[in-house]
Amino acid sequence: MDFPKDFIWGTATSSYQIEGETPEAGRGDCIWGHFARTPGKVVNGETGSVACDHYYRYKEDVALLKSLGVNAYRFSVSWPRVIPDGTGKVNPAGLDFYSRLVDELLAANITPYLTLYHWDLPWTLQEKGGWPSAEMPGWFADYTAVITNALGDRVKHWITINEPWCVAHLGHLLGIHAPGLKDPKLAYRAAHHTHLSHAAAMRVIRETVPDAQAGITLNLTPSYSASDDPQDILAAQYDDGFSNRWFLDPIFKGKYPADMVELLSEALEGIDLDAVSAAAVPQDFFGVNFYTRSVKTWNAESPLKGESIKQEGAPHTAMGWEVYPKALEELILRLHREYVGDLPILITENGAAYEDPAPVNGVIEDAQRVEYYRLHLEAISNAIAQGAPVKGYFAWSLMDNYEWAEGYAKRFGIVHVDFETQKRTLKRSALSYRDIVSGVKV
Ligand code: IFM
Repeated sequence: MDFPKDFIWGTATSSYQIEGETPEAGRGDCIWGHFARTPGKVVNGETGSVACDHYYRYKEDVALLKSLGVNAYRFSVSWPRVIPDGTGKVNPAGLDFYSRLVDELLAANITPYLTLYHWDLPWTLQEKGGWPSAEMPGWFADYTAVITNALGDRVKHWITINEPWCVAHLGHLLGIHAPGLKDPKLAYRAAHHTHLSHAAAMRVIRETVPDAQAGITLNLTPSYSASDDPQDILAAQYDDGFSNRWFLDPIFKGKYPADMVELLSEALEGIDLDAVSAAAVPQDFFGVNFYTRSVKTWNAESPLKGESIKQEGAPHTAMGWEVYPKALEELILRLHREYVGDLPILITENGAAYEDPAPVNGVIEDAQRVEYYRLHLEAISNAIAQGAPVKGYFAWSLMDNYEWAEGYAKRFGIVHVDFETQKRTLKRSALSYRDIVSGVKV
């Protein structure tokens, strides 16, 4: 594996997954709190009420980052912590928390990468319509201005929205994430407003932090056809349209993919599709979250969805996701060719959940996760060798945390968290990542 000397090495987390809800610190409720408290929505009814208690332990966590030798840290701001009702009055304690976190990171020589939205929408805004509401871009722009004005003197790397596909589709179509709706029309309106909100936030960032580097993060899941049968190839094409192109095309080409527009005509009724041209604003980098691929075969009853074919015999993570690093290499090369050109790509998330063994001599030997990282970093290194502009990598995640509808059982951390005591323990993957970051050949 070969990485440039100035490569960005980081880890990533998000606010609701690690901070704790801390209403005592003035934070407002969010859609995830609401969703998680609704019986039957999250495994074991678990919520992010305490999570990793990071709001109170951030200094310890920054010290952990420092011990890993990373030069960057990607975190998100909780909108309801800063503006409890989504619009209007600011909670000074909320802003102060992020200001202290940023100062702590800078003092440790770690560059903050700040994500403005990683799924914890203020509950008050959900009551006013949430992402399907046409007011979202305006609300998001105002929120962005509060954050950029407070932190833009020290934070120079900004990500507008994390994984709009999940916001729109997991939250509004499949109903397995907050706000738990299952309505195609709402889902495509939500997606549309993530595009427009990204553009609105980029405008604010440009105005308030002229020397900022900014972009969006998409989760991309390459689709492969199960066979050479033209119907299977079409199934993979549609899946790619649903999972990837619906988000890539607006951001880079300013339009929705024509084949999907035709297929989705009913769900798209009432959306001004041409307005999405506003989303194709210049970015300074493009964030990619990668975990797995999908393999599709044709399903006549559901041409749009097709049918996923599990790759029996292939390795899978505890999430049931196939480990297929070649897809990451191919994805990066495709992005370079078809979308980003020479725009820097940052892998803003990549990692795996496994059932970790108990510690031996104080270390958790998570050999499968070590291997997952090795294989995916090798894939990135291969893509770089072929000319792809990958400039950085963020391991998901710094520590075990609240894995949304899966609660606390699915552990993605390179650092283990005991959720009873909040004790952090390094896993072997953290030590191996530290070696990679410091240039040790693995
Ligand atoms: O934990 C999530 C994260 O919040 C967004 N990307 C995928 C991760 C693993 O599911």
